[in-house]
Amino acid sequence: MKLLAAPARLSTVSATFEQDFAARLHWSAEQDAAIEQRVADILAQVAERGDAAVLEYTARFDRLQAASVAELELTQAELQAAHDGLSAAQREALTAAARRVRSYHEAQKKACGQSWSYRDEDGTLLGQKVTPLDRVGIYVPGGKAAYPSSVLMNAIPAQVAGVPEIIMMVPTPGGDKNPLVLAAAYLAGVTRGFTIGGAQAVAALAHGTATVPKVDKITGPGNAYVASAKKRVFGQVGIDMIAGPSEILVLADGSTPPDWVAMDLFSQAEHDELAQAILLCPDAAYIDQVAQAMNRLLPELPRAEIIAKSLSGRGALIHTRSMEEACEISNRIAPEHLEISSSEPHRWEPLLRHAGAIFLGAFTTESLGDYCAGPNHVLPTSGTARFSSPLGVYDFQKRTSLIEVSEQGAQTLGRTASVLARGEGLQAHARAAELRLKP
Ligand code: HSO
Ligand code: ZN
Repeated sequence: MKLLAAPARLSTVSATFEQDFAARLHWSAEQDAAIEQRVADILAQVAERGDAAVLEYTARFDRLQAASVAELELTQAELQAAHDGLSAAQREALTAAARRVRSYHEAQKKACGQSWSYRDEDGTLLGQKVTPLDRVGIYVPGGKAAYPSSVLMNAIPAQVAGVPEIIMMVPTPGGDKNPLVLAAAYLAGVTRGFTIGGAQAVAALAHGTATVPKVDKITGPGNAYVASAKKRVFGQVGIDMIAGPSEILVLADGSTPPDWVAMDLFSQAEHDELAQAILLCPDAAYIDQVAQAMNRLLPELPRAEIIAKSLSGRGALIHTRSMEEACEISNRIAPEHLEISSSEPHRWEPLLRHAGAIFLGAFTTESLGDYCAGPNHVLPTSGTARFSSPLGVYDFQKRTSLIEVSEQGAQTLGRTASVLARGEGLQAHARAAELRLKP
């Protein structure tokens, strides 16, 4: 039987639009109680028994026997050998991507990652100093979604931020190492790497063991075990975000070749059966053309089954009254990736408030952003773009307030603080301020 791309067909003029739309959009990262319990046990065991527990779990879950955790460490020589062993085409592509991702994050650091200060009229100095984290852990999935590009996207901003130690954890079931992942780690400046995965990797990074150093923050995607472990250790260490399945929303005015749009929708649907691909367009005939293109192109793709499941489960082609209405609906969805496939992308961009990344114009397929345009591909999913941002240099920095009160400032501020402190009933606060007042 021929595989069909069968996203839902919706129209904003339909009386049932709101219901249909809500049903398509619905997404819950249900927590599996069994997984939660197992992860809690793993975290407790690693906290208590350190390396010994890590070795046991690695043997059990990844079928990887080692006499010590030190044996699970990837040496710099190994990372470099993986890099040197790539085909020239792969090495050049990975190097080109790393270079662009680095330049982008360097620009980001210049624009919003610098210390700043000013002096007020009393000569009091006020400001913020920005410093990198000391040590971070990046988790790299090793299973069906082993993405070397994600190694670049996590490690490079950390390195650009100035983080001196970047520890990578990558599961290697059966000891099978992915050379592209190791090569990306080499290019991105990973300082130490371990072939440890799952909740035990997160636990080792969060608690530290005799061999694995404790980190300050853990970033990077992972399966349900990793996500649950990251949530549990949050507070003890920082985490980046808990990413859901990938999403793409294409806003089309009908000016892009339909095949391009069809393939862009597929590009994210192929990540995962739970990924979401949505087209919003005011031109019904064009939507038909995209739907036809999808059915024609689908059978050519090795991941056709995943794509078909993603589209029939969560995909939608939505006919809107206008481009303006399409923009409003896009804002309601707050997609991870938003393509403005239009001949006038700059006309619509100001109307779009919530998205992880916006790709402007027909040539800007999301795929280029996923690999090598420069901006980070770790983006807020599941509507969290309403309140969060792409992974960036700022995630690997922290800010410290600086205050240097001048003698004159102590007079002005001292009077204000004294009154407020007495209002709060805090005498020592009041007197600390008053002692500095000139008689
Ligand atoms: N689209 C994914 C990133 C990725 N795509 C990696 C290909 N490889 C989430 O933004
Ligand atoms: Zn992708």
